[in-house]
Amino acid sequence: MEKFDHKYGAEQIQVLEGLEAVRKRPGMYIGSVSVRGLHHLVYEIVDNSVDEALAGYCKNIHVKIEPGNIISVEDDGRGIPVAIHPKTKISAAETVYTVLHAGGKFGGDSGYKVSGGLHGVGSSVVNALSQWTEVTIQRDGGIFQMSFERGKTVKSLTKIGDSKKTGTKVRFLADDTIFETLQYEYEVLENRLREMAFLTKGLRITIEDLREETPKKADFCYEGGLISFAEYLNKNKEVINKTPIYIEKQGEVPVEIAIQYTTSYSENIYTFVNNINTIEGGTHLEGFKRAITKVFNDYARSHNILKEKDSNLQGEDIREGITAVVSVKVKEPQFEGQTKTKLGNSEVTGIVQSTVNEALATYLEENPSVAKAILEKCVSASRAREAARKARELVRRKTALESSTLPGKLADCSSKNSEECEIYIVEGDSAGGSAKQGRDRKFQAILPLWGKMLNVEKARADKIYNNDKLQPVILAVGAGIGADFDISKIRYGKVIIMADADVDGAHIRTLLLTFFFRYMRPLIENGNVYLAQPPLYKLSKKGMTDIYCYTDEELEKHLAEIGRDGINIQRYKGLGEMNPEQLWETTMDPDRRILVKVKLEDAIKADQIFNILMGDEIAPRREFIEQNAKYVKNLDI
Ligand code: 28F
Repeated sequence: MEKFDHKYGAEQIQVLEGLEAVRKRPGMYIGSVSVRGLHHLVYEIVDNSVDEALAGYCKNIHVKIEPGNIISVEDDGRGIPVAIHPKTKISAAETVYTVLHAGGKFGGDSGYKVSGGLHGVGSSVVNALSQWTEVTIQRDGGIFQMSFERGKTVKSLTKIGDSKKTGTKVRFLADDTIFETLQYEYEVLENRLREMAFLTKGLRITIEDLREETPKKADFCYEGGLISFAEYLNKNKEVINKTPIYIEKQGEVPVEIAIQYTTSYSENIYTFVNNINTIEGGTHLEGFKRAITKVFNDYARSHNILKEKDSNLQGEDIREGITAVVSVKVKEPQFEGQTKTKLGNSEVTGIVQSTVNEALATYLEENPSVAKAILEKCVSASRAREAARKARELVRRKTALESSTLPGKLADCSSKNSEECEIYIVEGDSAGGSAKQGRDRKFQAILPLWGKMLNVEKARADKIYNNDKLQPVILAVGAGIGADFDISKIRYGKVIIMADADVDGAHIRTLLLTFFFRYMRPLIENGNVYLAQPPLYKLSKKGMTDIYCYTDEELEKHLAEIGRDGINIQRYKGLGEMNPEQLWETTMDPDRRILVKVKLEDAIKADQIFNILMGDEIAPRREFIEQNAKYVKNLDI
């Protein structure tokens, strides 16, 4: 039998092929090589420490972003086993870091691996996609270290000292030949680590950003677990049940749920599978929704809150104002949907449904005042829904009767092909006037909005339909709102919000984004909503064509190039200062304008800022404005 005389044995060749596959198609393993994929590397490593916490051994996880965007993650778990494997002659630890899917993540032992979907590809993927990776393990009385470069072992596991402690520390520098950027976003990592701490009761997770002079730091530990999570989500809202309802059941599919109602009208249900945020929902969410609708209706019937003649409360009535966190752990999760964040396991529906049916019914029997307060809100929600339905019928009839119910203020475009058409929702009549004159009327429609908009946070659907400020927007977009919204009916492929860069503009922008997020969410998900970016400055000089600057940096760059003498710098305070020609060439001409496409994250942030600015709690509002006071001239979302 031919003897392998070169230094790679059969396993090493398989290892190299595995890691090469990862480097060739990283998107297959971490979703993308954008900053989101970069953040996945951190989640991968932290997930391993969280697994160790779920197994009951790790109490602390410290994450650091070091200068140069080097990531360090350290836990005080048992430490990855260092024993040399008799067959492969290399340590378990080195195997975990060099062999694809070697970390027992797939069909692993009894513990629930937090990973699944894009997560859980294992530490070897992080190794393959990093310029270097260094692993330091403390266990069995020693300190052991190994290091790699782009997945290849540079230093095999060797003992470098003694120690009585146990734990694992991983440092890595992502590969800048693979990732678009190595610049981690502190807030994004902080948010995800906070979420992990809420989901893993009692686990302490800290994050430090050491890249700047003044470091940033956060320290999360929640003995209350999901109860703390629900309270955190509602911290700017007035709540109905002070203590969140808590449901927990161990078993084949552990279920953990916290429910806290607020006086607002929005529905916020966050669902997780193995700590992964399943934003597309799935069977666990289905089971939860069915159960709460059944239990609240049964209770309302049996306590005569609903009379014989009353029809059942609908799901949306029960969910108005609800904040809930639903977390399940599934051994073999099947993830579906566009972004692999929808749970497909059909058995989970029944498990969650029966768990909630039983636990919630008991809770309501034992807490009649809470039950009564929540049901009062559900009943009034159903009445408002009825009123909204009637109002909607009215709007539909109006629309049907006077097909030209397009709002009077709308200057429509001549083309009827929604693909190419766009509508500018412009703040203020003067800018509206300039926009009407400056636009290309073939494909650009203008809808001027004026004055204070409706506070959609406080208003219910019936108020939304009848509001004279928002109704023009609803009619112009032409696709209805809320559950009726039908994206195929939109009359414009782009809905562009054009408002000043000042406080009023930010207010209008936040309100419209919140409105679209609440009542026309598919418009955002589908990428139809944009923000127009008017210029901030105009540089003019005798004999020179005007130069427009859209950011302070751009202003400095131009001034550096052309010098300052003889230059007149005009700072635009508002759109109204531009004549139609200037508005066209700077902000509306598709060849020259800058449009920002609104992503869901922006809208969620707007929704959160909106709750602070327009919600009932004074303290958070004051705090928010104080924090943003220095930008208040540019209070933007
Ligand atoms: C900063 C990153 O990766 N922590 C980890 C452990 C602990 C064990 C383990 C990990 C056994 C062989 C599959 C220890 N003792 N932090 C981490 N801590 N992996 S990763 O075992 C790996 C499995 O390969 C561990 C006893 N059992 C498990």
